[in-house]
Amino acid sequence: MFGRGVCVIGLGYIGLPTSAVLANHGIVVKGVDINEQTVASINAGEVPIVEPDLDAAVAGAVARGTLTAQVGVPEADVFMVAVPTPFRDGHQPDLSYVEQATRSLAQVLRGGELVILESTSPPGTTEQMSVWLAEERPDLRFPHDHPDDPEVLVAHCPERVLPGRIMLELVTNDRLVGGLTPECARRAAELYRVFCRGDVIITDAASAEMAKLVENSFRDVNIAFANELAAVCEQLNLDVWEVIALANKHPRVNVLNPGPGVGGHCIAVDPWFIVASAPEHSRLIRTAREVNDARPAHVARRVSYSVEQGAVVACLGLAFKADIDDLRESPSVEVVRLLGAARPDLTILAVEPHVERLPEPLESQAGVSLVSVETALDKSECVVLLVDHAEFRALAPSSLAGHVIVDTRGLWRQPT
Ligand code: SAJ
Repeated sequence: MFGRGVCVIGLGYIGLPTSAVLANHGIVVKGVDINEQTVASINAGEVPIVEPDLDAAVAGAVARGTLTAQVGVPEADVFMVAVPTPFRDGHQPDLSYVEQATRSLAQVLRGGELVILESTSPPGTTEQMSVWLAEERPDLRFPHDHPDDPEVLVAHCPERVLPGRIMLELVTNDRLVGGLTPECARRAAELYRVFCRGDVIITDAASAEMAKLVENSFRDVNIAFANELAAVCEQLNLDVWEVIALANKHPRVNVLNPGPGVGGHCIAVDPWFIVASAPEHSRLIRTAREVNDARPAHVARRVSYSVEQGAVVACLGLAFKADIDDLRESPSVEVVRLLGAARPDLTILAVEPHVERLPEPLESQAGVSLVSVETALDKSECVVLLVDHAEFRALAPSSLAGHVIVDTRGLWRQPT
């Protein structure tokens, strides 16, 4: 069935792990990326990103000869598109990477192939892919306008894995497979059943697109609720974690954790795709985004009020969440940036055990440096906990004594 192999376009946080898992199940995987360095390191059996167990999986697949990488799109039986879908100004979805990947794979189609969109996308994108394919290849029949006898099948299977647990969740999570026709979904499901031990659930493409957006929006709205409670409790001089722990004793209540904001490329982005699709009906989703986006400024203001002129402030954690090295769209980086900009009199000692240098917005910022946790605690008057990394969880209470503490994650509070 996959004699010409599976071509995975986009070898990032989703495409590369998926390629490695498929290749380790004996499928010939031809990975494609526009970045020549990424291609070179994968062909050398190395991994350009940090994700537990990914390095061994890639090295094994490359050594076995089932995984190769290249810049141009080769012929294959299946094409999986796993490229970024960010938003542009005004929070409108930017589908240019999907379009570019689609138009390039169209060139090598012969008929009989299956094209799968994995990137999280606004409802209608899979159908749009089929239209782009048809524009490039008027000689072939595609499912959007030939639903009864398409020569190329098109489906959507949104990725749902959690960074930090990708290799595990790729295999164990349930998968949604939405086809432009039932046959498109059925064929795509066959591929996922090769490696997926969870249920493979068949639906239509637009429902699969929307379900993925709903998952991340559900999370965003619930985190916004927790963040709003944090601000309310701060004003009322209450401990928000105590209040949430008490409320969560109710059998049907499960409030999430407040924090310095929502980061990463998923939860902070995907709700905007729903807002863009139906702006007049998505007020709650939009407001949640605004609440979460306002958190870093709120935390920076709170720290600023808590410290004297010329103080030394330790900021613990820059990653977008615990125990990963990913600083993309990190609210913690934003807190440090805003604090440094508002208070040039402060010395800010940033600690991030998972990176060796400051990310760009902070590297060029006067008064901010990257130091070890020991140095930061030793030299500072105020400690701001931004990420609940294991290293910070393990700190002895005595090392924090005498500091003003702003704990945005409730990590060091004493349980009652
Ligand atoms: N966060 C809080 N409070 C919480 C939970 C999270 O402030 O109670 C913050 C985190 O610190 C982080 C952000 O939210 O900054 C997002 O972290 P996360 O661990 O909740 O999620 P992601 O972005 O790493 O991965 C999400 C997952 N989606 C869901 O759990 C519904 C994952 O399954 C998706 O595959 C991924 O988005 C994606 O690629 O879309």
